[in-house]
Amino acid sequence: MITHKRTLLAALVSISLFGCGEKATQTNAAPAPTAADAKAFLTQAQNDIEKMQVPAAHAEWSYATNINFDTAAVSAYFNEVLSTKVANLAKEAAKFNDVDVDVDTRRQLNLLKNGLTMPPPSDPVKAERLAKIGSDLSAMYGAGEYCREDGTCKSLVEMSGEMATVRDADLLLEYWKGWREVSKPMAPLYAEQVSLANEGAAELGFANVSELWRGKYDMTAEAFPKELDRLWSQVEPFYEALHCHVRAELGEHYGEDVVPQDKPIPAHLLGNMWAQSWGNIYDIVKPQQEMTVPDVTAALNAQGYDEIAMVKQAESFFSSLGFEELPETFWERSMFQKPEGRDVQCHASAWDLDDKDDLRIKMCIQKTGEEFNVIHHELGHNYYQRAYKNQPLLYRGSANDGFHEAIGDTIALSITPKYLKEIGLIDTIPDASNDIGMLMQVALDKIAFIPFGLMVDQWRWKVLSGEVTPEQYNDLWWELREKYQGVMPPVERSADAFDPGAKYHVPANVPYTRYFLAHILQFQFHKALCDIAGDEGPLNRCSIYGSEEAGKALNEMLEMGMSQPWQNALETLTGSPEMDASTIAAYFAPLKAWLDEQNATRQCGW
Ligand code: X8Z
Ligand code: ZN
Repeated sequence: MITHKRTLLAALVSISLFGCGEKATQTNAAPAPTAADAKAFLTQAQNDIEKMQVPAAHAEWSYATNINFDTAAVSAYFNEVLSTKVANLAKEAAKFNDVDVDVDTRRQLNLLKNGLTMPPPSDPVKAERLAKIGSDLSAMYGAGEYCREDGTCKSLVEMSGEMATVRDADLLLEYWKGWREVSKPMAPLYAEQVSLANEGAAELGFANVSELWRGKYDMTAEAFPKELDRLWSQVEPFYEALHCHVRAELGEHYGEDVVPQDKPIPAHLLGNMWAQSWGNIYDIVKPQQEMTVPDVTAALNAQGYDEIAMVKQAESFFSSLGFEELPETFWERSMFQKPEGRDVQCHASAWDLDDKDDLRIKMCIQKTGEEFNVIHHELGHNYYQRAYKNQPLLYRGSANDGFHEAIGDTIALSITPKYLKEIGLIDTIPDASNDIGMLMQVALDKIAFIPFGLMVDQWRWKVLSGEVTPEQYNDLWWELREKYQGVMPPVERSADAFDPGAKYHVPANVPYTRYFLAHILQFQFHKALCDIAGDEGPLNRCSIYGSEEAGKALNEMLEMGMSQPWQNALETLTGSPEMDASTIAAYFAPLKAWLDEQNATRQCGW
């Protein structure tokens, strides 16, 4: 995730000024709290938290980069202690509900109240259990592997690498099913965790964890899902056109018995373990007319890039915008490759251990164009973290969580042919006759992702609100996969399957709507920065590489952290306070026209 520390930070906190009591027994004689008391409370709380979160972050890093019995115990302990303290502080903050305080004080009190992701109940036995489940689920995912009948075992990284290029439907199905064995035993733990965290949420005054998660967006928890529906309706027609074309081409490739043309697409054929982004099957769905699209994987390999060189290249993009170089300790302490002989959490993340300059990434980098993008994504987190480090602790975060996820992706949208030529990865810039191919490549990654980015939390919100029972978890998952993405399980799922658990963010409890938002926001950011950089060409050919003006404008937004509602941050950069997918439509307009032509005689939909 990212901002791994955000989760902890959420957990920050401390002994309070006023003693950690819930339901404070305020006697009639006690003076009513004042605005000054509220400020003092926040100062004290943030100081205490600041001190405590550093060792907690080190414990978490140790666990994620070396999963074993001892690191698990220490990280679970810190999680429990910190989240319990935050929960206590959040309860205490309620004392100031009716006090007339200034805007910043109110915002910080609210951030404290909404900060936790999985709030612990006040019963210490239950709090300990919640932390233990979190740690166990994380280990099950991180150490998970699939062992074939011949006794050889495959990690998720290995299977993902193969699924990107393998076109043998049987092998794809084997890996798809194999990885979903890992999540089956998570099911009872997950259900138990939901009810524990809901107890914690109720103590904080929320109906349930779903309401807590939906309430972090500077609007009501009821209004937020409507905002998402609005954005999705802007993208949906384009997604359906892409889906229609991809299903038809997959049908040609694998046969219509494997890919029926009136049903959702079987989820194992899209070049990705979760069918969440489809860029790896470009070769199957590309336009018939010969088109040159830069092959970044091939170029990186031809030029002998290793993992570090890939990260250095990404860093140099940020440097070209005027951002300070990463510190020496970044290179010493980051994990760039999977170490031999121990389990690690390979899922990419970016860390700020001390809010000073101990920035790191943790990845098991593969030498592909896809991973080159992920590196930019992670560095985007690090530069954001660095930009807001001087804000008060409670403001050290992104405007909303979608902003954190969008920054590195925004930069990666500038990895255009023009840029690739400039850094010597390709020799010639393909002319405009190749645009449909290049737009297709980007759409397979970005547009295909959007409904997935939306459905994960549509599932979780229902699960976390208790609207569905554990027996219904898996069926609901596939209902939503079908509804939003138009994909289906390639084989019937057994009653003990828990397929959501096969996606990192579910066992790790990382909210997922952030990625949906990021996929909308990054196009808005890209357009605004291209305008500032004075690039007048089409958006898909714009690269802001080397534009210090663009870097400055970006940094102004990043520095704000969470000090203001996200609408203000958005307006600072783009001139508008609204999230809006019309930039996506503009970016891909030629591809949409092309898809509509291709689909003219096809029966679309599922
Ligand atoms: O989890 C991530 C990042 C870390 S925050 C690598 N992403 C989502 C995913 O992999 O599912 C980036 C895009 C979506
Ligand atoms: Zn991220």
